[in-house]
Amino acid sequence: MLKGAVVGCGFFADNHLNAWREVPGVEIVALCDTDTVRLTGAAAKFAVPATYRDIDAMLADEKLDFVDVATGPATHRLLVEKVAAAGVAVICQKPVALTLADAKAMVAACDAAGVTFMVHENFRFQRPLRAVKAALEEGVIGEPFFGRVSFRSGYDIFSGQPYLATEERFIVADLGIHVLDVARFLFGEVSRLTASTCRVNPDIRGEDAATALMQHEGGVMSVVDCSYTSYRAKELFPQTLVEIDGSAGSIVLDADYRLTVHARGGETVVSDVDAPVLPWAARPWHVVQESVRATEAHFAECLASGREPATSGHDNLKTYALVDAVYRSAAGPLATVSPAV
Ligand code: NAD
Ligand code: 89V
Repeated sequence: MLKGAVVGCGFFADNHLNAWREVPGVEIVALCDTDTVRLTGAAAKFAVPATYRDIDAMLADEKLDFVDVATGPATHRLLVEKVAAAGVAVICQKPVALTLADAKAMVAACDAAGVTFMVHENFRFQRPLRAVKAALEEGVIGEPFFGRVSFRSGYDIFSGQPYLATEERFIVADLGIHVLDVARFLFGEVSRLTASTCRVNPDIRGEDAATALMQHEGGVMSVVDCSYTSYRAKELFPQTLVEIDGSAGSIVLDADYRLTVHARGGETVVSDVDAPVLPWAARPWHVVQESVRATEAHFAECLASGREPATSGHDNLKTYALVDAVYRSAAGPLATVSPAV
């Protein structure tokens, strides 16, 4: 049995704790939060025996196989480095850090300590997006040459996560990081990109819409776009839509998780690739919630087998480099930049 602890018992940690209960071979034995009310509330709800307000005390007292860091990004580097120094494996929520330099330092610290480091980048673990990947790998559409990964919503994200309204870097760092990772997952590494961002909502500090045009090393050109300020007749939060054109057909992941795979001159297969609503989950978050369980299960399986996680710290640096490149491109005159790690 892997013994784990969760640090940060805020808004999203509820999903982590619900999901950990469903991951075979894992037991959450301790919680840590600087906020006593959140800490005791989560411990009572999930029957976790040990609680700490300080990670140092927890690492000194508990014998842990892993720590799950679910605090906000400003604290990730310090917490991950402490866990690594204690010789314990770590999974950390996205965005892994506030800067690429911090993210690199965290990866280096985990390497030096010889501990497994995974980033909780859950979008590529979403069932609909895995169905797109599987369809792509089947090869029915031939060689892909165009892709679009799109997340556009008017959902009030600030109601659950009010701190997002005051972030200097908002949508690309918080949400764009997911869609950029999905583009890497589907189309491979990016050799260059150009991007624009804008702020539409006057009540927030950062940008709330972004569009990037990317060239992937394997030949696909993609458009990645995200917005938290798009008011459609049908609100699709938190759906990521995908379009892929290939030399012999197309794949479209449409509204309400409808996947259409069309082979040129041949058949069209339409399927429902929605995720199940887990007993503790609720629409419209259910696909995200199910992906949290899949992400955690992957981490546990990697710890048990010694395999490198798909979204290891090293892998996630490449996604973080895209975030960085989007901001760099958007800050200057329309420019092509290289997402160098
Ligand atoms: P939150 O502010 O609601 O919760 C963070 C918690 O961490 C708070 O309870 C706070 O008291 C605690 N905390 C802060 N510093 C601490 C420290 N040093 N030691 C112990 N506890 C500390 O934030 P949230 O909305 O739950 O977001 C947490 C993370 O999850 C963020 O990185 C966010 O981007 C990410 N997130 C991911 C998804 C996803 O789909 N992957 C969705 C939502 C949020
Ligand atoms: O906060 C996030 O990571 C967002 C969402 C709320 C959609 O999960 O991606």
